[in-house]
Amino acid sequence: MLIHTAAEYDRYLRTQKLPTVWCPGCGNGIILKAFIRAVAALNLSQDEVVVVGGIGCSGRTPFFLDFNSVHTTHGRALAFATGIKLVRPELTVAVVMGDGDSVAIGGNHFIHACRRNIDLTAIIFNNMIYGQTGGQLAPTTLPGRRTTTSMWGNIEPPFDIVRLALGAGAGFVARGTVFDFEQLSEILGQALAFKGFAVVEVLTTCPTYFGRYNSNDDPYDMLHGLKDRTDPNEATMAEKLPVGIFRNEPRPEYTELYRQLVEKLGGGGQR
Ligand SMILES: Cc1ncc(C[n+]2csc(CCOP(=O)(O)OP(=O)(O)O)c2C)c(N)n1
Ligand code: SF4
Repeated sequence: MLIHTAAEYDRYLRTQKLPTVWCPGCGNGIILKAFIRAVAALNLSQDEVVVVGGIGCSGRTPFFLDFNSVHTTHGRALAFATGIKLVRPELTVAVVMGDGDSVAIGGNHFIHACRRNIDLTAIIFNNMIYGQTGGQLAPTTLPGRRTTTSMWGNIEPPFDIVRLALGAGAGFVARGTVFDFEQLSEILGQALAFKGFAVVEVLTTCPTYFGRYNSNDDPYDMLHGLKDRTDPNEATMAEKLPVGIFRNEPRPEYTELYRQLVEKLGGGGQR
């Protein structure tokens, strides 16, 4: 069901936890809303969905969602989610992580989850900075950008999360932005429905740290900055960052293969 009204969204929220802890103008709320819209469009019940969060501003997302939710440790959300999926494969498991959480401290978990093809949806809130801890450099910070730990401009090249996920073998790989809510919720819906490891990089905004350090802390301008940086047309890849779905290719899923192996071995997995 496509939802529109505040009351329809409230059904999926722990309204007693609102307002969120996020700063005014932060992009995280847009991702939260797009996620709810995607779940509702798929007609998934709240009991069928698990949302696993790491640590960071992004990691707070499960607090506000009235689903099965787990707040885990920095960089290890995918490991917790893998355990949940193995025990309860019938559940839809989404993992929300910051860019630091997923491809810095959790980078190894990330590439191996892509390789194994476990049926999880990894939603990466890429604000190009460590938000919660005060705006340190992340592996996604663009060259020249200022952060608490690169006050004279970043000299490191950034990871391209989409290319990283494609290279590591994820079956579904996409990028959206908080500028385009409709496209983002559509992508999230396809990712949640995908049987296998789905990666959605979401370019989002942190006016408080990234914006202030880089002379642009106006949330409206930052949103439009995302629009200017990205392009839905892959042909322009060299000039702008493309957004959309880059791969949607199902292949054998890990928990199913694991179950088949257990059955082959007589149910208990013992020889
Ligand atoms: C093992 C470990 N190392 C470091 C930290 C401190 N820490 C908490 S959140 C965070 C960075 C968060 O940045 P990111 O993952 O990009 O998420 P954001 O806050 O930007 O959403 C760090 C370094 C921690 N909690 N645990
Ligand atoms: S510090 Fe940045 S990422 Fe964290 S809530 Fe504030 S604006 Fe959002």
